Amino acid sequence: MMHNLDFLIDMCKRGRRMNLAVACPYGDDVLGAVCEAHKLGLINGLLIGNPKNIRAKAEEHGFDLAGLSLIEEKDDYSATEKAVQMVSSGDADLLMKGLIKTATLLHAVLNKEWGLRTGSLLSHLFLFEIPLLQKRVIGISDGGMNMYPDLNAKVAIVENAVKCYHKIGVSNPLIAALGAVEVVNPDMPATLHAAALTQMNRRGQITGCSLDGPFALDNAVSIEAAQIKGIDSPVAGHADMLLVPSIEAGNMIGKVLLYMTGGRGAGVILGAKKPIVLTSRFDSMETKLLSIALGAVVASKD
Ligand code: COD
Repeated sequence: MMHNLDFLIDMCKRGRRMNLAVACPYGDDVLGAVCEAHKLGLINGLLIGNPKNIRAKAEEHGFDLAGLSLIEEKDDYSATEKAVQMVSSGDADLLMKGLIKTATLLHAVLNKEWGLRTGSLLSHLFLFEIPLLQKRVIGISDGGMNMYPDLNAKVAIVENAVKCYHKIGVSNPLIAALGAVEVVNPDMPATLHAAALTQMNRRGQITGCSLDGPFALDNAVSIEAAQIKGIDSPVAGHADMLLVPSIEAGNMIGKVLLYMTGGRGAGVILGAKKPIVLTSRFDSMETKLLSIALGAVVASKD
């Protein structure tokens, strides 16, 4: 079991240094995290945008740009396009969002001519350290990209996550398909999806993990809650990943963990040609650094 997310930094240090293309790295925390990741030897940073802005931010915060490459583009759109194209062409190994809107970056990523589509669904996975649960790491998907996934999309979300878990050394992740209750209720579509996904896992249609559900959040992560409800499942109380029914559910659980429990996180978009580091503007520099490490580990094992 992973106790915290520092293993990502260690894993990353053991691999080849990945080339990270960052579109518009003008936010303090993004630039700080990229400089730190570069200093730690995790990545080579390719900073794409307005060099004057980048240098001014670095000077303001005392960040060292030595060894980082600055690539000039006239505006945010061309910087985003350039960053995506560098990843698409293989000049960079992974992409990171700087100070631009999430939708701007995702639209560029999904561009049919020069984007990072593979034919699979792209989905977001966020790993969190949970100090209150004996320092466990729990993943959530998808709280960042797919808004209201149908059953097919949920299968793809699970498949993306399973590949990622394998790459970070979890050979059989325990995945809890969440609803509001732990029984199938025909009026709650999330419970019907959870039951179908469970059966698909049992029949070998979804492999590489143990998936069960529906679970309510408490009996997915708390052994005591699972025992009180009498749920007999290897996933109950031990979930490595929570498959959430909507972007709101995933995003809110994630933000509670980060901002109300003092947890740290690492988030990345999977299923594209290369991983995409997508954190939110208010995430801490540490969460951004851990996200870079997660993306670099995934990229290095492609
Ligand atoms: N994977 C692969 N292809 C996709 C995906 C996906 N997840 N989503 C859309 N596409 C493809 C479609 O097949 C289509 O070809 C094209 O992209 C446009 O699809 P639309 O019209 O359904 O989608 P858009 O362009 O309106 O929006 C796609 C976004 C990913 C931008 C949208 O789903 C979105 O805004 N998601 C939420 C992102 C967000 O705000 N996150 C906040 C937390 S950080």
